[in-house]
Amino acid sequence: SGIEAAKQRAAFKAVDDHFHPSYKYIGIGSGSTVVYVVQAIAAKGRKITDGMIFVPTGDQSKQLIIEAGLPLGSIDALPPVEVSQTKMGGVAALNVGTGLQDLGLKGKRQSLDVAFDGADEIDDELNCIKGGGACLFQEKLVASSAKKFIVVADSRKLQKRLLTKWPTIPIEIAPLSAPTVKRILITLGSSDPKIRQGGSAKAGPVVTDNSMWIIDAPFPPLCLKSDLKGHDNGDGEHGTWEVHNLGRRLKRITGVLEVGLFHGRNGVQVAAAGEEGGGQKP
Ligand code: DER
Repeated sequence: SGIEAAKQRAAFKAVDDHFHPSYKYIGIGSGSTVVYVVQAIAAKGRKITDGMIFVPTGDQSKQLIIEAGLPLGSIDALPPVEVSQTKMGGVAALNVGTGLQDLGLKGKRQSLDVAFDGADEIDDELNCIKGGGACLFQEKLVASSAKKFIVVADSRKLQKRLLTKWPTIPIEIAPLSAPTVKRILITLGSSDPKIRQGGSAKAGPVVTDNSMWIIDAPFPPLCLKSDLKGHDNGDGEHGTWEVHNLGRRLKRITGVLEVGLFHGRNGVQVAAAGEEGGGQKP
């Protein structure tokens, strides 16, 4: 189909532009688009890939790596990141919850040379909604450990602001906390947060690769940083719905493991392709 062809074009372009034979550690995301990324990398041949380690972001990603004959690694088996002086002068603890620039960490301190992944929606500032495949925790763990994080998407995913087409923010939670988290999400303005059900695949809630649940929380379309020019930057009308502010508030709810909002500032680049051909956002 046109969409599959677009996903494949975006993936091959992303690998051409952002995969280098000198790389050692490569993160592989989850979903259907990243399948084409693995195809493009495997096509480089064993001479190049046999010396590399491919780090998965969940069981589907792990299967993808194994079936492509690529050497499988694991995020908890990577060399330790040098903990370095940051521009804040302090020694930064590696925080997987926020963008690397938030901590002043330099990309070169990260374990992975590059990580490739898909996304459910991408806004004009390269923030992403992720978690449609319920793999967002390990995806963010890998993404925030990579020098470069490349999101591969067809043009359906590109919207001016998040929550334009994709209706909810996926949030990974401890099952016990579900009622509490739901109540707080409603207080924060989510109209109807729901625990994601397995449907015909599984009676009851979807259980993630981390034995957690997913709550899909609808919110109004989120604001861009550029929307805040001249407006409040705190918790006022606009500030509340700014991607970073809302992300931080959601992350602080007790019981939340991770939130499906990824920040463009930690090196997200998009190799997005419409029907006609690959485009690339800076
Ligand atoms: O769960 C995720 O964030 C995945 O990357 C996923 O939603 C993207 O899926 P797709 O490539 O099948 O659209």
